[in-house]
Amino acid sequence: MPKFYLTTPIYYVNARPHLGHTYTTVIADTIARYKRMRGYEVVFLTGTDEHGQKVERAAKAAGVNPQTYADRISREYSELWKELDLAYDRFIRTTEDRHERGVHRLLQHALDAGYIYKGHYEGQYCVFDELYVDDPTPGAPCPDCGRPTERIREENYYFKLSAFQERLLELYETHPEFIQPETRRNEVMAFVRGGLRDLSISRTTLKWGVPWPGDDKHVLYVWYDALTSYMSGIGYGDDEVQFEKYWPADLHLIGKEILRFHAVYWPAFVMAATEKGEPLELPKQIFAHGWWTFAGEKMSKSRGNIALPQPIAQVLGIDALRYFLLREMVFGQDSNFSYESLVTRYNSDLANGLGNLASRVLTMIQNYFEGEIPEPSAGGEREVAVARAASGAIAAALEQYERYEFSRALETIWGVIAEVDKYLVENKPWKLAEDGEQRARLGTILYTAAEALRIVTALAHPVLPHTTQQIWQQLGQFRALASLALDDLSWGGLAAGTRIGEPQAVFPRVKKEEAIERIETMEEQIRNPAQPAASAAATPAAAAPASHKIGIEDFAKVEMRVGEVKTAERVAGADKLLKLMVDIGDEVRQIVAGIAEVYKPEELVGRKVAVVVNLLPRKLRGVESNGMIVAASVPPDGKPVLAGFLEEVPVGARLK
Ligand code: ME8
Repeated sequence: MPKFYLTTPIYYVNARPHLGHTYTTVIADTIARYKRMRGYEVVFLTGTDEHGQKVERAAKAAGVNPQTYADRISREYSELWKELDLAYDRFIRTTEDRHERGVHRLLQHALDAGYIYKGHYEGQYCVFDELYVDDPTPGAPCPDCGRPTERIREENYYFKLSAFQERLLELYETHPEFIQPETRRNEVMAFVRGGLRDLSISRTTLKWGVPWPGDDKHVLYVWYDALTSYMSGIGYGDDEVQFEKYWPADLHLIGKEILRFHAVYWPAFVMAATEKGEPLELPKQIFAHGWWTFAGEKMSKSRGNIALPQPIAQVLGIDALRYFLLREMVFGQDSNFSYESLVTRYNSDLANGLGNLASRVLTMIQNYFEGEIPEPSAGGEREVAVARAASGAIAAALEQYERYEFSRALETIWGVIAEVDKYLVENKPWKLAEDGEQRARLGTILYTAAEALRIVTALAHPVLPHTTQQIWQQLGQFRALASLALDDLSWGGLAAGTRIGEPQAVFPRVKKEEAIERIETMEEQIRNPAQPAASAAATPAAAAPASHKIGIEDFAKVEMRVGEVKTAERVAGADKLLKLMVDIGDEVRQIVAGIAEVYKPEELVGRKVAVVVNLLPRKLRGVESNGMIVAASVPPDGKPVLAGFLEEVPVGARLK
C-alpha cells in the first residue's frame, strides 16, 4: 500500500486555537480521509510548538512556568481537534524528549558536515517573530509584524544558509511542484535569487528552548527546533523503522506567512544533514494557503480579531464548519470570514441542497416503495443525462481533490445535486405516485435519484464525514463509507431491493439571525467565561487562557435560583424558542429559551428548572427575556437538556 505522510504546522502555544488553525487542520483531515479512500496508508501529523520567547513571555504573563503553560495550551489544541473529530495519527510536542533527540541528531549531522560556525550578531531583533531585522535604526518596525524591534548583541551559532542558494534554486527548478501554489513559488525563487545570508540558529537571550549540545549558554533557534518536528513526529532519532517507513513528507500544509521557513530553511537544514549523515530525502511538497481575514485584516491571536470554531460546530454541526471552510475559500487565496455568509451557505448548500435532496428521495422511497430501492427499467434520455452528470462528477471531483481544489470539487459535487433537483422537478415523481400505471416509471426515477445521491454522498465524504455516513446508512449501505474505495465508485452500484434505513433529516434549516446570535453568544462565553458578555470583546485574546479558572467571588456574581415553569408557549416565527413564565420565588419572570426543538410547551409546565436570574434583560425575536434557563449543551449539535433536581426543592432556593 503506498504511503502518504502529511503535516500541519505545529501551533504555537502562546494563545488558544482559533478558526485559522482549525482551517489548516480541517484541510489536512480532509486530505487524509480522501487519500485513505484512494488506497493510501496515511499518516497525519500535527502538534504544538512550545519553545521560544513568545511562549516564555505568555507563561510569565499568566503567572505560571513555561512547561505548565505549554501543557495547558497544548491540551487545548489536542482536545479541540478531538472535539471536532479531526483524526490526526500523531501529535508531536517540541518539549518531548523524543523530539529533542531528533533535533540533536539532525544538528549533529550539520555540525559534522561543517555547516555551522560561531559568530556574532549585533542589531535589531523582533521578539515577537524571533527575527533579526536588517534596519539598524533603534526601534525600527519588524517587517513581518510591524512591532518595534529591540537592540541585541549576541554570540550565536550560524547555519551556512548561503552555501545552499544554488542547490535550492535547482530544487525549485527541477521540482516545480515543491512549492504550491505557483505564485508562491515565484516569490520564493525571487527571494533566493536575491542572495541568502547565513542564519543564526542559536539564542543566548532566553532559556526556554532545546539546549545546544555541549554549550549551555545557547538554546536552539525556535524554527530549527520546530521544523525538525516533522521528522521527530514520525520517529527520527527515536524509532527508525517508523521514520524510514514514512519519511519524506508528501505534503507540508502551512499558512503563507511561514512559507520562507518551510521552502528555504527547511530543505537547507535537511540537505546539510545529508552530506555527512544519513541520506535523507527532501519533503515532496509545501502548500501555502491563504488567510482568513475579518474585515480585511488577517485573523490572528495577536490582533484579537479571531473567530472560534467550537460555537459554529455546536450550532451548525462539525460538517457545516468543514463545508464552509473548504467551500468558501479558494485554496491558496485569502477569504473574508463572516457569520452572515457562513449561515447563508449552510441554508442554501446544506439544508436546501444536500439535506433536502436526501430527505426528499429517501422519504419517497419509504412512502412509495415500502423502503426498498426500486428496480429501474431502461432509462430514457433524462436518466442518461443524470447518469452522465454523476459519472462526469466522479472523474472531475477526484481530479480536483487530487489538486487540492476543494472549493471546485464541492462545486462539481453540488452540480450533481442541482441536476437531480431539476430532474425531480421536471419528472414530478410525487404526481406519478398517484397513478398506478406509472409505477415502473416512478421506480426508474427514484432509482436514478437515489443512485445519484449515493454518488454525491461518497464523493462528499472527505469533507462531510459525519453527515454523509448518516445518509449512506439511510441508503441502506452498511459498510462504513470511509472504507469505500473511491476508485471503484461508478454509476449503477446501488442494488435494487436494498432496504433503506429510516429517513432522518440532516442539516435542518436554521433562522439566520437566531443562529448568528447563538454562535456569537457562545463565542463570548468561551472567550471569557467569567465576564458578563458585554465586556468580553474588550479583553485581549492572549489573556484568555489565564482566565480559565475563576475565583469563588466571580462565581458568586452569578445568581441562580430554582424556578418553576408556570406557562409555556412557542414564539411566533422562531422554531427554537419558547416563551416561559417562571416563578422564581419572589416574582414570576418572562424568560425566552432556545429549547423548542427538544421540549414541547405542555411538558414544561410545573417543571422545576435552574434559572440565572441576574442577567441583563435582552430581546430574542422581539420578545423580552429576563433570565436564562440552565441546560446542558449536548454534542455534536448542541441539543439542550434542562438541568433539574432529583430531590424536592422549594422555588426560589439559591444554587451555590
Ligand atoms: O506559525 N487564516 O504557529 P501559529 C488561515 N509555530 N490560517 C491561519 C490563520 C488565518 N487567519 N491564522 C493561523 C506557527 N493560521 C509556528 C509554525 S511549523 C514548523 C511552526 C494557521 O500558531 C496557518 O496554518 O502561529 C498558519 O501557518 C498557522 O496557523 C500558524 O500557527
